[in-house]
Amino acid sequence: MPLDGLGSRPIVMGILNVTPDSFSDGGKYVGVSAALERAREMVNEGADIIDVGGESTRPGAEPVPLEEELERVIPVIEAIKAELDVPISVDTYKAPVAEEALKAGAVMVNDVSGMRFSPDMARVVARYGAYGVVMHMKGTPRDMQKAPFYHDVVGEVKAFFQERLDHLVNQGVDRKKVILDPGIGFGKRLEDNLALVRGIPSLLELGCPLLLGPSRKSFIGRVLNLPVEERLEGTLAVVAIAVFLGATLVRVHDVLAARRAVDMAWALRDSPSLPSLGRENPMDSVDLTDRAGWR
Ligand code: HH2
Repeated sequence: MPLDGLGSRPIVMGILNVTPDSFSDGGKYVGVSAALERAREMVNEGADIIDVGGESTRPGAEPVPLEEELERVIPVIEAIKAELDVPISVDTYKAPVAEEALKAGAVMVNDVSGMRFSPDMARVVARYGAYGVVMHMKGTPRDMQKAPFYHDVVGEVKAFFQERLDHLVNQGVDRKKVILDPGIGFGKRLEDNLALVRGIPSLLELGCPLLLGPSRKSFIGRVLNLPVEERLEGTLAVVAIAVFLGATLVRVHDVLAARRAVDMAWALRDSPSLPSLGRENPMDSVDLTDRAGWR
């Protein structure tokens, strides 16, 4: 059963960007002690897993050299692992970074390229028995927002997931450890992002847990006409609806507020006194309580 005493409640993934240039928190948590302090804070606020990232993938971002990304993320993962009893995810599309992070104690690889950019990524995830997040992105961070277009965004993302699942299983990845993410803001127009949130029940038909990362993103800014530092309420609305529609994980900057929104949305979805919403919940395959397995 995921999560002691709380049934299979959804998972809040706290974002820890150890980058100088991330779109909403760049430069705030650079250096091991600032990053560790932020990780402690997020755990106290209710994060179930910490996602450590060393390269911004905001639109137009330039790739970070391998050595630099390793220097940014590995000491932070080691420090979190040494002090905190929390599972760690690494946000990278580079197989060597994923491998070093798994060696240092991470248990999940969050790859915004859907394990396309590094040919070795699926094999690394398979070898370590790690969880793998397969995110959909159109193009690369450098060009993804240059006139993205879809005829049927939910159908196209779903077809991408199916192709990736086939590839991953072929490379030895355990299908039960694959988490799918439609990639909010990654080569998507406003209407595509909205359609993907509404399309969660359709994406769940693939039988994998779903992760959503709407936190502070520009589609919220577009709807509400608000700058990045004023997108909390919009983020919480999306997070709550995503969980109500069946998302298993949400990736957020504002952990305390998201924890509350997620738990409330989950009560509405999962109350035993209410008729079932009639959708299978693949959450049971993500077991964060088995700390022996994680550590
Ligand atoms: N979004 C960002 C980064 N990683 N991973 C997943 N699985 N899903 C997402 O939606 C996602 C992600 C971008 O957000 P952030 O980390 O805040 O910014 P930056 O890329 O500028 O560091």
